[in-house]
Amino acid sequence: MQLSDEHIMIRKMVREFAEAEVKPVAQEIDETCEFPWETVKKMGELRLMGMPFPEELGGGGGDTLGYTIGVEEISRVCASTGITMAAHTSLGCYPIFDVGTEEQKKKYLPDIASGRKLAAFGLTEPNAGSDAGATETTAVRDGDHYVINGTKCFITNASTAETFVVTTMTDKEKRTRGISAFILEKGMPGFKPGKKENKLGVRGSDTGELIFEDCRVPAENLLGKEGEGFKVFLRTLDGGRISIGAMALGIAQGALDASVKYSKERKQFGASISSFGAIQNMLADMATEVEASRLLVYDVSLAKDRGERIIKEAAMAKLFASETAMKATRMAIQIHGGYGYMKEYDVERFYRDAKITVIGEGTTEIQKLVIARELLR
Ligand code: COS
Repeated sequence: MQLSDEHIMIRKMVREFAEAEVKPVAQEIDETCEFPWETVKKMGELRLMGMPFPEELGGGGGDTLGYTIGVEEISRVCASTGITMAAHTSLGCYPIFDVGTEEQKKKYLPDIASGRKLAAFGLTEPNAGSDAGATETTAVRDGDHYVINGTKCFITNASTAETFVVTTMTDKEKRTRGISAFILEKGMPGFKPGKKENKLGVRGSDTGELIFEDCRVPAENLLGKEGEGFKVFLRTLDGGRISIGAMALGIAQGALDASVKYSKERKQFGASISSFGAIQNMLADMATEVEASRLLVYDVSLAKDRGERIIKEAAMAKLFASETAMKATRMAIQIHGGYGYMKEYDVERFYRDAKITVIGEGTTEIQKLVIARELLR
């Protein structure tokens, strides 16, 4: 795909930043599970934490494709940082930009779209994962407030974010049409982060619970209309799936780059292993699938900015890119042999990081369900 000069510049700028500032700490934050505050602060200063939002609201003033390239380039060296950026932008900031009132946008977006504060999205619950409509967290109207009770889990940026979009059930009888979204702020009485998770991959990212115990939220913090929270979050997830596709694409590209380099350096049987057909086969498969993923992810990014219906296309891009990341990282370890199994080599981390992309923001199975429903509707 021919990129515009602007998008080529974005890639160059983010790649240089990623190589200089993100890559050097990637292994360390994976090992220590320490949140990369310094990196995230610098990303805010470079306007990388709100790339697709207007400048007057604190954002980078770019489009979805530019943002997609940004997530791809960061994830190419560190998926923990990539998922932090993606969850903050697509899930935390986007719904406020999408359906927030003018007051809500002015109150919250300048701080989060500029990266001065982090944002998060509270959807998943212990009993509401793929069946996201089965939310058990309740919000009950009490005068000019709502009282929220419940627990969210597996939330990216749970303990580092200061602004949250959270889904609740305001009318259980109506099931998905009884779901409403709210904007929450860190420190509201009755609202606190819970247990921080210890994970297989993206270990430098912050994943944890959100706990609500009689949390009183002003009614003006209702995001969108009461009962329309389900549609708000499904639309949010359409965009989120593009960014997980971009993250997966970045991981796969990182695995391919590492494999090309290593295969040229590594000598066995008196020759570089890149001269062997078995290795070339794997490299060719990886490169082809990475490129196909890129086309799907970029194409749906452009379609989103044209305002098209992207439910099927976002699911396809996420499905294909995430499965590609799984395959490409598996092959990368195979090409690296015993060394690839060791923590000194990035591909060991890439392999573990890839796994979340076939689960988060809808499993592979849910993406297929969404695609089939769109085909058959
Ligand atoms: N955008 C806007 N509206 C949508 C939509 C979308 N992408 N997809 C569906 N809707 C609408 C439907 O048109 C329907 O509207 P009506 O009530 O007016 O008829 C409504 O939303 C309910 O849709 P549906 O009946 O399809 O809901 P289901 O409960 O059957 O399931 C799935 C929907 C499975 C697609 C949804 O629960 C899902 O995406 N699950 C995965 C959740 C997920 O990704 N979790 C990970 C979170 S990580 S942040």
